[in-house]
This record gives sequence, structure tokens and C-alpha cells, in this order.
Amino acid sequence: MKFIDSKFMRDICNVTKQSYDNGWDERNGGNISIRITEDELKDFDDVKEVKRTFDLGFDAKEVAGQYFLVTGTGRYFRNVISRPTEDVGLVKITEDGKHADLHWGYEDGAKPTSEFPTHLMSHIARLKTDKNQRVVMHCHPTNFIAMSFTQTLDEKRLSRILWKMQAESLVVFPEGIGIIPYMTPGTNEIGEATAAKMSEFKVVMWPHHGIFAVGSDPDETFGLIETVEKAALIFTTIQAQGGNILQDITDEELKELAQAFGVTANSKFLK
Ligand code: 2HA
Ligand code: ZN
Repeated sequence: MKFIDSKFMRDICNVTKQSYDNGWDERNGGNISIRITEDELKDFDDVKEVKRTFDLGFDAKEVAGQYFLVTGTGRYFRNVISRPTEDVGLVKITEDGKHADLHWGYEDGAKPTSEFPTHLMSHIARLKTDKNQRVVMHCHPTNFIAMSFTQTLDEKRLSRILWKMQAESLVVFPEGIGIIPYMTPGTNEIGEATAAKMSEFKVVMWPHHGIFAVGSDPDETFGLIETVEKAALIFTTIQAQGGNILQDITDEELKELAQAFGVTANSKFLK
């Protein structure tokens, strides 16, 4: 079987196209990585050879031997669906944890996204709490980013606002939202700050930039971002209607929601 025909490639093409169509990935904005096990690759005969090797610039030993399907640096989500063999690469983290071997893709010389350290650090952090952790996705959802200008960067306050915008929010992100300070993208420092938040949250706000989200498959991770951004859109629409909230979902109702859907809401964020 050829890797291009795999469900992993189908998933990454679908999710990048949908994210672009939603307006979250202007130019080269956004990146996604999907963790794949050696066993899941055994039937693909075109992923065995090492084509090139990349320096990671940090120690990723905790995911040594694991494969990651990841979008290329400078590449456009808009194009992934029409040029997947150039814009997506399948890399394996080497045993020393310091490099990634390219096994498939990046055919015109690309390399992994500049945010790959943040992706790997986030995978590592999440795997400690969730053995089904598979996907890290970053993009630029407009209303969510706008809130990082108009709202205080306070995790409890922002989580509560988003929870109260629709009944779905608490069910989809019961932990709430993590927020890091504004930092320069593409650095190990922003990767470490993001990963530190990932031990508690599945969603992290990068103020004035975008969102990082994690999950066990591409649909779930994309759905998480969609739900957060929908809450932010409702918030924006409320402001456009004058901002006067006459009634909302109470804390008591949030607790009932959590119970009804069998999720554990972050009690630090409830009254
Ligand atoms: O991949 O969005 O944060 C381009 C970006 C960097
Ligand atoms: Zn970005």
C-alpha cells in the first residue's frame, strides 16, 4: 500500500482544507502534527527509507522511535490538499532524540514547521496524561485571537466566558483554556511554555497570535478548535448587539451539564 492512500493523509488533507476554508490559516499560518506508531506503518512499502535528517534543536528522547506526520515550514494550508507530497512530511524521531529522519514527503526540499518543537513538547506533555494523545494543531481563529486584545489574559475569566457562550463548551473543554504570555513564535521557549500548560489543558491561547489544541484524532482536535472559536464568535456577536447580557448559563447549570455529560469541570474555574 502507498502512504498517500493512508487514512493519515486523508485526515491531514481534510483538516487543513477545512481550517483554511474557515479563515484560520492565511498565507502559511497554521501547522498540524499527527503521531503514528511503527505498527500502523508496517503495510506501507514507501516509508521505509530515510531520505533526509533534520536537527530538532532540543531533546525529544521521550518520543524517540515515534513517527509524526507534519506540515512543512512556510507551506500553506490552502495548498496541502493539492500538493500533499510536497507540503507534508512523515518523520521519525531518532533514538538519540535530537533528530528527525524524513521517511516520506517534503519532496521539493521542505522541512517540518517552525513550530515543530512546540508540537513535540506538547505531544510529550500530553502523553503523560493521555496515552491516546495523537494530534497537535495550531491555527489562527479570528474571534478567539480578538479576545486576547479585549479581555484580560486570565485563564479562569476567559474559560468562564467561553463556557457560558453555549452549552457545548463545557462538555468539549471541561478543563477550560490555558493562556501563555505573548512570546516569539518558533522558539523553544514558547514550546516549553505551551507544553507546561498542556499538562492541564487541551487548548492553549497564544495571545495576539492563535490557538494550540491537542486530541486523540484529527476530527476531535479540529472539533475542539471549532467549539472554542464558535464560543468566541458568539461573544463577538453579543458585543456587536450592544454587549448587554440579560441572562446566561449559571454556574449551577454548568455543574449540571458536567454531570449530565459525565465530564469533570475544572472546579477552580467554577463558583
Ligand atoms: O506555521 O502559524 O506560528 C506558521 C505559523 C507560525
Ligand atoms: Zn501561527
